[in-house]
Amino acid sequence: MSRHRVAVLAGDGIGPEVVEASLPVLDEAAGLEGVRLEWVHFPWGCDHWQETGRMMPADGLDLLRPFDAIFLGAVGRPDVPDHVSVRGLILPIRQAFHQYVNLRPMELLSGLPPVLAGRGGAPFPPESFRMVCVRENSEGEYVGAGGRFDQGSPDERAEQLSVFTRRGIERVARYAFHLADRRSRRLLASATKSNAWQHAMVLWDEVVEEVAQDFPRVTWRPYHVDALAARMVSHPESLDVILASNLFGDILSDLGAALTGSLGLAPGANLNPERSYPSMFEPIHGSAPDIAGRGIANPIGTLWAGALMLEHLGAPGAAARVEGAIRAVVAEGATLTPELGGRAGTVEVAEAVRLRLGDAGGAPPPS
Ligand code: GGG
Repeated sequence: MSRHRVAVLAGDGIGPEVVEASLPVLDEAAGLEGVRLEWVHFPWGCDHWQETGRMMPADGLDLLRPFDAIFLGAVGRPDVPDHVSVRGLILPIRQAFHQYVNLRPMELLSGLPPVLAGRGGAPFPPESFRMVCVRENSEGEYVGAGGRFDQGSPDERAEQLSVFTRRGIERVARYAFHLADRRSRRLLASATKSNAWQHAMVLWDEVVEEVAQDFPRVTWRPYHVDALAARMVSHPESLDVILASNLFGDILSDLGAALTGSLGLAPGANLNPERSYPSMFEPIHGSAPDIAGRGIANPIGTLWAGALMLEHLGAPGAAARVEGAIRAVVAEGATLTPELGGRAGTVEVAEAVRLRLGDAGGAPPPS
Protein backbone atom coordinates (compact mmCIF):
# COMPACT_ATOMS: atom_id res chain seq x y z
CA MET A 1 0.00 0.00 0.00
CA SER A 2 1.45 3.41 -0.96
CA ARG A 3 1.08 6.26 1.55
CA HIS A 4 0.85 9.97 1.02
CA ARG A 5 0.94 12.72 3.65
CA VAL A 6 -1.38 15.61 2.87
CA ALA A 7 -1.53 18.94 4.71
CA VAL A 8 -5.14 20.09 5.13
CA LEU A 9 -5.92 23.80 5.27
CA ALA A 10 -9.69 23.79 5.66
CA GLY A 11 -9.67 27.57 6.14
CA ASP A 12 -12.75 29.73 6.57
CA GLY A 13 -16.46 29.94 5.80
CA ILE A 14 -17.66 26.89 3.90
CA GLY A 15 -14.07 25.60 3.61
CA PRO A 16 -14.21 23.37 6.71
CA GLU A 17 -17.65 22.00 5.71
CA VAL A 18 -16.71 20.95 2.19
CA VAL A 19 -13.33 19.59 3.30
CA GLU A 20 -14.76 17.58 6.21
CA ALA A 21 -17.38 16.04 3.92
CA SER A 22 -14.83 15.22 1.24
CA LEU A 23 -12.00 13.58 3.18
CA PRO A 24 -13.81 10.26 3.89
CA VAL A 25 -14.76 10.00 0.20
CA LEU A 26 -11.15 10.52 -0.90
CA ASP A 27 -9.96 8.06 1.78
CA GLU A 28 -12.31 5.41 0.47
CA ALA A 29 -11.46 5.97 -3.20
CA ALA A 30 -7.75 5.80 -2.37
CA GLY A 31 -8.23 2.69 -0.24
CA LEU A 32 -10.02 0.90 -3.08
CA GLU A 33 -6.86 1.38 -5.14
CA GLY A 34 -4.39 0.40 -2.41
CA VAL A 35 -3.43 3.96 -1.52
CA ARG A 36 -3.44 5.44 2.00
CA LEU A 37 -3.86 9.15 2.61
CA GLU A 38 -2.62 10.57 5.90
CA TRP A 39 -4.21 13.95 6.61
CA VAL A 40 -2.51 16.49 8.88
CA HIS A 41 -4.71 19.50 9.75
CA PHE A 42 -3.43 23.04 10.18
CA PRO A 43 -5.93 25.50 11.73
CA TRP A 44 -4.83 28.49 9.67
CA GLY A 45 -7.02 31.19 8.21
CA CYS A 46 -8.96 34.22 9.44
CA ASP A 47 -9.43 32.96 13.03
CA HIS A 48 -5.69 32.45 13.23
CA TRP A 49 -5.21 35.97 11.84
CA GLN A 50 -7.52 37.40 14.51
CA GLU A 51 -5.59 35.60 17.26
CA THR A 52 -2.06 36.15 15.98
CA GLY A 53 -2.12 38.82 13.27
CA ARG A 54 -1.05 36.22 10.69
CA MET A 55 -3.04 33.91 8.41
CA MET A 56 -0.39 31.26 8.99
CA PRO A 57 2.62 31.15 11.33
CA ALA A 58 5.91 32.71 10.25
CA ASP A 59 7.33 29.22 9.67
CA GLY A 60 4.15 28.01 7.90
CA LEU A 61 5.86 27.37 4.58
CA ASP A 62 8.58 25.32 6.31
CA LEU A 63 5.88 23.24 7.98
CA LEU A 64 4.13 22.57 4.65
CA ARG A 65 7.26 21.88 2.63
CA PRO A 66 7.70 18.15 3.54
CA PHE A 67 4.14 17.16 2.60
CA ASP A 68 3.25 15.28 -0.59
CA ALA A 69 0.36 17.65 -1.27
CA ILE A 70 -1.74 20.42 0.28
CA PHE A 71 -5.54 20.28 0.32
CA LEU A 72 -7.21 23.67 0.75
CA GLY A 73 -10.85 24.56 1.42
CA ALA A 74 -11.42 28.31 1.23
CA VAL A 75 -10.18 31.49 2.81
CA GLY A 76 -11.86 34.78 3.62
CA ARG A 77 -14.26 36.31 6.14
CA PRO A 78 -16.38 39.44 5.71
CA ASP A 79 -14.62 41.23 8.58
CA VAL A 80 -11.13 40.50 7.22
CA PRO A 81 -10.01 42.39 4.10
CA ASP A 82 -9.77 39.96 1.16
CA HIS A 83 -6.24 41.04 0.35
CA VAL A 84 -5.20 40.10 3.90
CA SER A 85 -6.65 36.59 3.67
CA VAL A 86 -5.65 35.74 0.10
CA ARG A 87 -2.23 37.43 0.31
CA GLY A 88 -1.64 35.93 3.74
CA LEU A 89 -2.19 32.29 2.83
CA ILE A 90 -2.99 31.28 -0.75
CA LEU A 91 -0.60 33.50 -2.69
CA PRO A 92 2.51 32.90 -0.55
CA ILE A 93 2.04 29.14 -0.91
CA ARG A 94 1.56 29.34 -4.67
CA GLN A 95 4.55 31.62 -5.13
CA ALA A 96 7.00 30.09 -2.64
CA PHE A 97 6.32 26.56 -3.88
CA HIS A 98 6.60 27.54 -7.56
CA GLN A 99 3.08 26.30 -8.23
CA TYR A 100 3.19 28.11 -11.53
CA VAL A 101 0.33 26.21 -13.15
CA ASN A 102 -3.21 26.70 -11.92
CA LEU A 103 -5.18 24.04 -13.74
CA ARG A 104 -8.92 24.67 -13.76
CA PRO A 105 -11.17 22.27 -15.69
CA MET A 106 -14.52 23.74 -16.73
CA GLU A 107 -16.97 21.17 -17.92
CA LEU A 108 -20.71 21.00 -18.38
CA LEU A 109 -21.71 17.81 -16.57
CA SER A 110 -24.51 15.70 -18.03
CA GLY A 111 -27.76 16.08 -16.13
CA LEU A 112 -27.47 19.72 -15.14
CA PRO A 113 -29.93 22.29 -16.48
CA PRO A 114 -28.07 24.31 -19.14
CA VAL A 115 -27.11 27.86 -18.26
CA LEU A 116 -26.48 28.72 -21.92
CA ALA A 117 -29.49 28.63 -24.19
CA GLY A 118 -27.40 27.99 -27.30
CA ARG A 119 -27.89 29.39 -30.75
CA GLY A 120 -31.43 29.09 -32.07
CA GLY A 121 -32.71 28.35 -28.56
CA ALA A 122 -31.50 24.73 -28.49
CA PRO A 123 -29.49 23.97 -25.35
CA PHE A 124 -25.80 23.31 -25.77
CA PRO A 125 -25.13 19.58 -25.44
CA PRO A 126 -22.79 18.87 -22.50
CA GLU A 127 -19.98 17.71 -24.79
CA SER A 128 -19.86 21.17 -26.38
CA PHE A 129 -18.56 22.72 -23.16
CA ARG A 130 -15.35 21.02 -22.11
CA MET A 131 -12.49 23.38 -21.46
CA VAL A 132 -9.54 23.58 -19.17
CA CYS A 133 -7.90 26.82 -18.13
CA VAL A 134 -4.14 26.81 -17.62
CA ARG A 135 -3.65 29.92 -15.52
CA GLU A 136 -0.18 31.33 -14.88
CA ASN A 137 -0.02 31.20 -11.10
CA SER A 138 3.22 32.67 -9.86
CA GLU A 139 3.72 36.14 -11.34
CA GLY A 140 1.94 38.57 -13.68
CA GLU A 141 -0.69 40.76 -12.11
CA TYR A 142 -0.42 39.00 -8.72
CA VAL A 143 3.19 39.80 -7.81
CA GLY A 144 1.96 42.34 -5.28
CA ALA A 145 4.40 45.13 -6.14
CA GLY A 146 3.29 48.73 -5.92
CA GLY A 147 1.91 51.03 -3.30
CA ARG A 148 -0.58 53.69 -2.21
CA PHE A 149 0.61 57.27 -2.33
CA ASP A 150 -0.71 60.56 -0.90
CA GLN A 151 -3.41 58.62 0.90
CA GLY A 152 -6.47 60.60 1.81
CA SER A 153 -5.54 63.54 -0.41
CA PRO A 154 -7.36 64.41 -3.65
CA ASP A 155 -4.16 63.39 -5.45
CA GLU A 156 -4.14 59.91 -3.94
CA ARG A 157 -2.97 57.23 -6.31
CA ALA A 158 -2.30 53.51 -6.26
CA GLU A 159 0.25 51.69 -8.36
CA GLN A 160 -0.07 47.95 -8.93
CA LEU A 161 2.82 46.54 -10.88
CA SER A 162 2.57 43.44 -13.05
CA VAL A 163 5.71 41.44 -13.73
CA PHE A 164 5.89 39.04 -16.66
CA THR A 165 9.11 37.15 -17.31
CA ARG A 166 10.14 35.20 -20.38
CA ARG A 167 10.88 32.18 -18.15
CA GLY A 168 7.52 32.46 -16.38
CA ILE A 169 5.52 32.70 -19.60
CA GLU A 170 7.49 29.99 -21.36
CA ARG A 171 7.10 27.34 -18.66
CA VAL A 172 3.35 27.77 -18.30
CA ALA A 173 2.85 27.97 -22.07
CA ARG A 174 4.85 24.76 -22.51
CA TYR A 175 2.66 23.03 -19.92
CA ALA A 176 -0.51 24.23 -21.71
CA PHE A 177 0.67 23.14 -25.16
CA HIS A 178 1.70 19.73 -23.79
CA LEU A 179 -1.76 19.37 -22.30
CA ALA A 180 -3.47 20.44 -25.53
CA ASP A 181 -1.31 18.00 -27.49
CA ARG A 182 -2.58 15.11 -25.33
CA ARG A 183 -6.27 16.03 -25.69
CA SER A 184 -8.42 14.79 -28.54
CA ARG A 185 -9.19 18.19 -30.08
CA ARG A 186 -5.70 19.70 -29.73
CA LEU A 187 -6.90 23.31 -29.57
CA LEU A 188 -5.37 26.13 -27.57
CA ALA A 189 -6.56 29.69 -27.08
CA SER A 190 -4.14 32.17 -25.54
CA ALA A 191 -5.70 35.10 -23.68
CA THR A 192 -3.95 38.37 -24.44
CA LYS A 193 -4.59 42.10 -24.29
CA SER A 194 -1.66 43.25 -26.37
CA ASN A 195 -3.70 46.04 -27.94
CA ALA A 196 -3.70 47.86 -24.60
CA TRP A 197 -0.83 46.30 -22.60
CA GLN A 198 1.92 46.97 -25.06
CA HIS A 199 4.77 45.65 -22.87
CA ALA A 200 3.62 42.64 -20.88
CA MET A 201 1.12 41.17 -23.31
CA VAL A 202 3.31 41.68 -26.36
CA LEU A 203 6.02 39.66 -24.56
CA TRP A 204 3.32 37.10 -23.64
CA ASP A 205 2.27 36.78 -27.30
CA GLU A 206 5.85 36.50 -28.55
CA VAL A 207 6.81 33.77 -26.08
CA VAL A 208 3.59 31.80 -26.66
CA GLU A 209 4.23 31.94 -30.39
CA GLU A 210 7.77 30.62 -29.91
CA VAL A 211 6.59 27.75 -27.70
CA ALA A 212 3.86 26.89 -30.22
CA GLN A 213 6.54 26.06 -32.82
CA ASP A 214 7.38 22.95 -30.78
CA PHE A 215 3.79 21.69 -30.93
CA PRO A 216 2.85 21.53 -34.62
CA ARG A 217 -0.15 19.28 -33.95
CA VAL A 218 -1.84 21.92 -31.74
CA THR A 219 -4.05 24.45 -33.48
CA TRP A 220 -3.81 27.66 -31.55
CA ARG A 221 -4.48 31.35 -31.73
CA PRO A 222 -4.39 34.40 -29.45
CA TYR A 223 -7.65 36.13 -28.52
CA HIS A 224 -8.00 39.41 -26.71
CA VAL A 225 -9.33 38.44 -23.33
CA ASP A 226 -12.60 40.34 -23.77
CA ALA A 227 -13.29 38.55 -27.06
CA LEU A 228 -12.35 35.25 -25.45
CA ALA A 229 -14.82 35.81 -22.61
CA ALA A 230 -17.53 36.50 -25.19
CA ARG A 231 -16.53 33.39 -27.15
CA MET A 232 -16.88 31.23 -24.03
CA VAL A 233 -20.53 32.22 -24.00
CA SER A 234 -21.29 32.33 -27.72
CA HIS A 235 -19.13 29.49 -29.11
CA PRO A 236 -17.94 27.32 -26.20
CA GLU A 237 -17.62 24.32 -28.50
CA SER A 238 -14.72 26.07 -30.27
CA LEU A 239 -12.58 26.16 -27.10
CA ASP A 240 -10.48 23.45 -25.47
CA VAL A 241 -7.32 24.53 -23.59
CA ILE A 242 -7.24 28.18 -22.51
CA LEU A 243 -3.85 29.63 -21.59
CA ALA A 244 -4.07 32.81 -19.55
CA SER A 245 -2.19 35.10 -17.22
CA ASN A 246 -2.85 35.07 -13.47
CA LEU A 247 -5.62 37.67 -13.47
CA PHE A 248 -7.17 36.78 -16.82
CA GLY A 249 -7.20 33.09 -15.90
CA ASP A 250 -8.86 33.82 -12.56
CA ILE A 251 -11.66 35.74 -14.25
CA LEU A 252 -12.14 33.40 -17.22
CA SER A 253 -12.27 30.31 -15.03
CA ASP A 254 -14.92 31.82 -12.74
CA LEU A 255 -16.92 32.65 -15.86
CA GLY A 256 -16.44 29.12 -17.16
CA ALA A 257 -17.50 27.58 -13.85
CA ALA A 258 -20.60 29.78 -13.67
CA LEU A 259 -21.52 28.74 -17.22
CA THR A 260 -21.39 25.09 -16.17
CA GLY A 261 -23.99 25.75 -13.49
CA SER A 262 -22.19 26.68 -10.28
CA LEU A 263 -18.87 27.88 -8.93
CA GLY A 264 -19.28 25.08 -6.42
CA LEU A 265 -18.58 22.46 -9.09
CA ALA A 266 -15.18 23.62 -10.24
CA PRO A 267 -11.82 22.28 -9.02
CA GLY A 268 -8.39 23.82 -9.17
CA ALA A 269 -4.89 22.36 -8.98
CA ASN A 270 -1.93 24.62 -8.15
CA LEU A 271 0.85 22.57 -9.64
CA ASN A 272 4.59 22.56 -9.29
CA PRO A 273 5.15 20.37 -12.35
CA GLU A 274 8.78 19.61 -11.42
CA ARG A 275 7.60 18.25 -8.04
CA SER A 276 10.35 20.08 -6.17
CA TYR A 277 7.63 21.39 -3.83
CA PRO A 278 4.18 20.16 -2.81
CA SER A 279 1.31 21.09 -5.11
CA MET A 280 -1.96 22.44 -3.69
CA PHE A 281 -5.51 21.40 -4.56
CA GLU A 282 -8.63 23.45 -3.88
CA PRO A 283 -12.14 24.16 -5.12
CA ILE A 284 -12.05 27.44 -7.04
CA HIS A 285 -14.85 28.95 -4.96
CA GLY A 286 -14.21 31.20 -2.00
CA SER A 287 -15.49 31.00 1.57
CA ALA A 288 -19.12 31.95 0.69
CA PRO A 289 -19.96 33.52 4.09
CA ASP A 290 -23.64 33.88 3.06
CA ILE A 291 -24.15 30.12 3.25
CA ALA A 292 -21.40 29.15 5.72
CA GLY A 293 -22.62 26.96 8.57
CA ARG A 294 -25.88 26.02 6.85
CA GLY A 295 -24.66 22.68 5.51
CA ILE A 296 -25.72 23.41 1.94
CA ALA A 297 -22.38 24.19 0.26
CA ASN A 298 -21.67 22.08 -2.78
CA PRO A 299 -18.78 19.67 -2.03
CA ILE A 300 -18.29 18.65 -5.69
CA GLY A 301 -15.58 21.22 -6.48
CA THR A 302 -13.65 20.02 -3.42
CA LEU A 303 -14.14 16.34 -4.28
CA TRP A 304 -13.06 17.00 -7.85
CA ALA A 305 -9.98 18.87 -6.56
CA GLY A 306 -9.32 15.74 -4.51
CA ALA A 307 -9.49 13.69 -7.71
CA LEU A 308 -6.91 15.99 -9.31
CA MET A 309 -4.75 15.47 -6.21
CA LEU A 310 -5.05 11.68 -6.41
CA GLU A 311 -4.04 11.82 -10.07
CA HIS A 312 -1.03 13.99 -9.15
CA LEU A 313 -0.06 11.59 -6.35
CA GLY A 314 0.09 8.73 -8.85
CA ALA A 315 -3.29 7.15 -8.09
CA PRO A 316 -5.17 7.59 -11.39
CA GLY A 317 -7.55 4.73 -10.58
CA ALA A 318 -8.68 6.44 -7.39
CA ALA A 319 -9.00 9.75 -9.25
CA ALA A 320 -11.16 8.10 -11.93
CA ARG A 321 -13.37 6.59 -9.23
CA VAL A 322 -14.04 10.01 -7.68
CA GLU A 323 -14.60 11.70 -11.03
CA GLY A 324 -16.80 8.87 -12.29
CA ALA A 325 -18.86 8.93 -9.09
CA ILE A 326 -19.32 12.72 -9.34
CA ARG A 327 -20.52 12.33 -12.93
CA ALA A 328 -22.93 9.56 -11.91
CA VAL A 329 -24.43 11.53 -9.01
CA VAL A 330 -24.89 14.67 -11.10
CA ALA A 331 -26.36 12.75 -14.04
CA GLU A 332 -28.82 11.02 -11.69
CA GLY A 333 -29.92 14.45 -10.41
CA ALA A 334 -31.51 13.16 -7.18
CA THR A 335 -28.84 14.47 -4.79
CA LEU A 336 -27.87 18.01 -5.65
CA THR A 337 -27.32 21.11 -3.54
CA PRO A 338 -29.81 24.01 -3.68
CA GLU A 339 -27.86 26.25 -6.05
CA LEU A 340 -28.28 23.49 -8.67
CA GLY A 341 -32.00 23.21 -7.96
CA GLY A 342 -31.68 20.32 -5.50
CA ARG A 343 -32.55 19.90 -1.81
CA ALA A 344 -29.55 17.94 -0.58
CA GLY A 345 -26.92 19.15 1.86
CA THR A 346 -23.14 19.03 1.71
CA VAL A 347 -22.85 15.74 3.59
CA GLU A 348 -25.60 14.03 1.57
CA VAL A 349 -23.97 14.92 -1.75
CA ALA A 350 -20.56 13.71 -0.55
CA GLU A 351 -22.14 10.51 0.76
CA ALA A 352 -23.92 9.95 -2.60
CA VAL A 353 -20.54 10.27 -4.34
CA ARG A 354 -18.97 7.87 -1.82
CA LEU A 355 -21.67 5.28 -2.52
CA ARG A 356 -20.87 5.39 -6.26
CA LEU A 357 -17.11 4.92 -5.90
CA GLY A 358 -17.38 1.17 -6.25
CA ASP A 359 -19.09 1.20 -9.62
CA ALA A 360 -17.09 4.08 -11.06
CA GLY A 361 -13.70 2.40 -10.95
CA GLY A 362 -11.51 2.90 -13.95
CA ALA A 363 -13.94 5.10 -15.92
CA PRO A 364 -11.54 7.28 -17.92
CA PRO A 365 -12.42 10.97 -17.82
CA PRO A 366 -13.22 12.39 -21.27
CA SER A 367 -10.33 14.35 -22.75
N1 GGG B 1 -10.74 27.88 -2.60
C1 GGG B 1 -9.77 28.79 -2.22
C2 GGG B 1 -10.30 30.20 -2.10
O1 GGG B 1 -10.80 30.56 -1.07
N2 GGG B 1 -10.20 30.96 -3.17
C3 GGG B 1 -10.68 32.29 -3.19
C4 GGG B 1 -9.84 33.28 -3.90
O2 GGG B 1 -10.19 34.44 -3.98
N3 GGG B 1 -8.71 32.87 -4.46
C5 GGG B 1 -7.84 33.76 -5.14
C6 GGG B 1 -7.29 33.16 -6.38
O3 GGG B 1 -7.63 32.06 -6.78
O4 GGG B 1 -6.47 33.82 -7.00
